[in-house]
Amino acid sequence: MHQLPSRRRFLELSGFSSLSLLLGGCALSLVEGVVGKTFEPLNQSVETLLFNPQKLIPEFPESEIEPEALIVNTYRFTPVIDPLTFRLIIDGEVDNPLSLSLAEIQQLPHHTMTIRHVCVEGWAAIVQWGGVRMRDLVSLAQPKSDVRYAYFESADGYYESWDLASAVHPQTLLANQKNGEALPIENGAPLRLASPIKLGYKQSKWVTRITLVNQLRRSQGYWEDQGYEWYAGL
Ligand SMILES: Nc1nc2c(c(=O)[nH]1)N[C@H]1C(S)=C(S)[C@@H](COP(=O)(O)O)O[C@H]1N2
Ligand SMILES: [Mo]
Repeated sequence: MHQLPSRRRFLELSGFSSLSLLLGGCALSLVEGVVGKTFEPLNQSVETLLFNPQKLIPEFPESEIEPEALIVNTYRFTPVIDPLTFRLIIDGEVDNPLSLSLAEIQQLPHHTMTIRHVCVEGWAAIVQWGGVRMRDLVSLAQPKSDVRYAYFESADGYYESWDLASAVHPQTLLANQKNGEALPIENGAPLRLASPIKLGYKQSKWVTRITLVNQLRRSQGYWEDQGYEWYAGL
């Protein structure tokens, strides 16, 4: 329970007055080991998704990390972000909209996973990512029960939308580390999505804003709007 003071501090810093049950790391980790039921990505309520974690994807041993294999794939430009003034906005259909500094985000439990990154352009790489779980961030924002999708905006103008089930999968991280080191700028620092259940183009780098919504907009993603598949599951 040594994390409790820092969590409280996180709440003070963020100005939260109420705290969802999910915030208590104990409740969360109790259910995390349980393999979820049938995967029904689009029909499950927020509550069901957050309390019944989905099936975990097997990970790779650290010895299989391929440090040279992850190709930097940036279509526009590499944005300059000042980590001291950076804020992650979480808004939309939520009871508790958030504007979080990196220091506040680092108060959340840190997770690492070694997974395969797959780009549709024909390459893949085993990478270890470290960061906070999207499900913890979503829980903090207290989504309304009709939320079904998450939109991600990036500092380079890239944008993406995910089904909520995939966004709150326990292995979907907002990563600030790659292969045990601080995330390099070209790979999306300070925060990028990383998940073993989606293709590379879903995994937004330089995420600045997460908006939880109940309907997909006409605009679904940088590549999707040019004809790529939206779900893009692995
Ligand atoms: N903001 C942003 N995110 C992005 C991209 C991008 O150009 N801009 N490229 C995507 C693609 S196609 C892939 S394969 C991965 C590549 O991540 P990497 O550059 O860290 O290898 O980032 C994804 N996320
Ligand atoms: Mo990609």
